[in-house]
Amino acid sequence: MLRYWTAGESHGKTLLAVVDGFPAGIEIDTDSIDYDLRMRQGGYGRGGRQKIETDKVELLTGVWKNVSMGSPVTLQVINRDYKLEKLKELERPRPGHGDLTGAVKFLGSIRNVLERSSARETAVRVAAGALAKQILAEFQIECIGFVDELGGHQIHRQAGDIQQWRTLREQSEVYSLNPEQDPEIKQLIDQAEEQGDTLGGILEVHISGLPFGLGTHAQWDRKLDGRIAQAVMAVQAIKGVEIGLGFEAARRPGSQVHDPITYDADKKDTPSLGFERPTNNAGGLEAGMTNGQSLVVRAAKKPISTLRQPLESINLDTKQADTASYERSDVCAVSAAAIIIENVVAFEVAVAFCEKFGNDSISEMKARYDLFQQMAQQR
Ligand code: EPS
Repeated sequence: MLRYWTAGESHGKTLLAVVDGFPAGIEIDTDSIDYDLRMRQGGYGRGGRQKIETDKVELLTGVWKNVSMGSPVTLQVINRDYKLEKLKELERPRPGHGDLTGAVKFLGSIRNVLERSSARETAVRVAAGALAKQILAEFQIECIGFVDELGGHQIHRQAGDIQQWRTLREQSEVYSLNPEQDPEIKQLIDQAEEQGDTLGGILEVHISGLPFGLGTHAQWDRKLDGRIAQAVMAVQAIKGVEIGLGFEAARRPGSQVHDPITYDADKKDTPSLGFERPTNNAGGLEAGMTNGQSLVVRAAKKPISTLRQPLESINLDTKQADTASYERSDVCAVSAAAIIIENVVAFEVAVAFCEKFGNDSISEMKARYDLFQQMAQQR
């Protein structure tokens, strides 16, 4: 099974991800991992930390002569801002962060909890996802995450395919698909900064080129929609997830929700096998399985809980009323979240892909993929 864990603290020596079950025989492209790491650091509204860090991946294990060996791959991103030993304890928990809950649960330090609950950890989740995308790339599966809404303002995306959307995202300082709307969105972020406040937003991920049948209907914990929801909800500050129409599906009659099925023999060699759907309200998943259409996942990110104009809190030692602690932070990390969500979703898709086609070696996976496509065309 393809899986990963991470380790490391926000201001500790390093961050690590161990990716287990990565197939042998894939030539690793570290530049594309570094690209995603750089993107995660960017976006308008980021704080001082990103001026200190230049996140780059180092592959510590599992790779020989730049090719995966089939053994666990350890990815490292070193923290330049390593200062944990010098940092002080916090006494005034920040509402919305893990400070109060963690200090009570572990009967101890707020610092212990915040160092691990910080979204800094997402650097190595992005690295793990970017590695997993290299499996998907072998099968022409493409992924993009972008900002669809920020601080309550809808961004009107420009039409295009994933390649064109990548170019638009590159041009947008907020990682949206409409760079022309950047000035108004940047102004919102500037206003929040002036007021000592923070902003959240909505991210959307599209993955194209997926074959039929990733995931399964047969058991609750193996349904791909459920797994994706878990991975997305487990990203710091994410409060909601939707697949396809999501919550909007609950407001419409069935005739305006479900995607009609047509057949086009000219497209039988494509991932859709010729089964065309004029709409994709299901977001590429039916009964927990991919249906040959693009996967569409949306996530809601709350505003960062570290506020320069702090909310009411208490001093945990004295229990006296006070304001929450403030540590250097970001005004808006919604753009970074677009990259993070893209990568955590891509990882789950790669897990399901490895379940269907095996994960010993890329050559066996390709043979099994081709065989399945041939057999499925006969169905
Ligand atoms: C982050 C690094 C952190 C924060 C942010 C994300 O750096 P520092 O705490 O040293 O300023 O900027 O962390 C949080 C949003 C959080 O809630 O802890 C990063 O690299 O993404």
